[in-house]
Amino acid sequence: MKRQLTSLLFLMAGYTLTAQTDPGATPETKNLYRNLGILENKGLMFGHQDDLPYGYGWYHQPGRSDVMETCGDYPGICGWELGHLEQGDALSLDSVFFTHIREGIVDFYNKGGVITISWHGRNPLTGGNAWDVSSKEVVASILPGGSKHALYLTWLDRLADFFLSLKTANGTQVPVLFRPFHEHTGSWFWWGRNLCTAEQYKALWRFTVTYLRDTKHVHNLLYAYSTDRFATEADYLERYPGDDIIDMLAFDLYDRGPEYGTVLNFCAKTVSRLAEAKGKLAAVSEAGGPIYKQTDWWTNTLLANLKGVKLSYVLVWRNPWQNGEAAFGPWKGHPSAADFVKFYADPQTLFLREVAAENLYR
Ligand code: BMA
Repeated sequence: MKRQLTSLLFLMAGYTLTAQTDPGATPETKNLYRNLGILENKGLMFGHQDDLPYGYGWYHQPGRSDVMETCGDYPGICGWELGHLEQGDALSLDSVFFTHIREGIVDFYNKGGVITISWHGRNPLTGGNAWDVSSKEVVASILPGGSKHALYLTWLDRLADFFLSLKTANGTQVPVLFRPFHEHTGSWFWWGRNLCTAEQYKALWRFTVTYLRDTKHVHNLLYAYSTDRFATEADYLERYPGDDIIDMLAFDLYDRGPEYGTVLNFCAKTVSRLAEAKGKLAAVSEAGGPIYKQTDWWTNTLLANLKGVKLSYVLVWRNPWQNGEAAFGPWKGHPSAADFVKFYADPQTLFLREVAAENLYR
């Protein structure tokens, strides 16, 4: 009753989230989408890539988390990476066992947190990695009729098997925000702006989503469109695959200079507004700053420029276990830890305890 009342209030306030794109989505996936739309009005989830499989100085110690050890709670949303799953490897490109990724995802779902997955898949035409931009023919080669289409199908089959294997003990499939082909407004991945036409990029998305959903019957995914830095709305939407394909509008932006705050604020407001107009979710899908040196980055740069902007989450990138200075998240004893605790305590930010209390999957 209370939840119905809250939803009604948002409807009256002009809250217009449309249904998620997959009409056959599992009940938990539909619920997650609807509840994330409501949660955007209450606060900003904090997210961290690879928060649970490893952190600075440790690997696979279930229950550990650099964020939790810094502020006393886990992130509200955790990011995971599937690079190299496509070729059937046991280890991801960041040297995490996929068995550990699967277990970690199911465990975090059981705790009430949100899961997002990125995919730095290898270059299917050259055999190089995701950053191999030596050919402009890669996207064309994996579309129907292309010389690597059959190979690409085997990749999607492996991804589909993995998504379908994300199940709780009672067989419930775990909903995932899937964010492939990201940062395509830049040209450092084989799917980037200078590496394919807008039509090819959109066709890649459409093919991938329809294959996973209609051929492989994967119904536990929400799809996030995630650019890098952009200058205008038209720039942001140039390669947007369509309202029937995308559930979340997002962007990645790393702090590489003094203009960061202004650009972050502009991009966040633009994506939030576009998502609102389309009735979709919005997020800062990757961020990261020079936190080892600028120790007040959490409150004075990140939060200061996202204050009051309606977004589902902001996710900072990973903490490599070998190098504490290169971490995009905090760790216990990190120079920015005190400021991170302030960021955590701010009423706008949401961590796992608050997120789990929302029962997002019901
Ligand atoms: C990049 C870097 C790489 C990593 C990749 C995928 O931004 O962190 O070291 O392999 O993401 O997680």
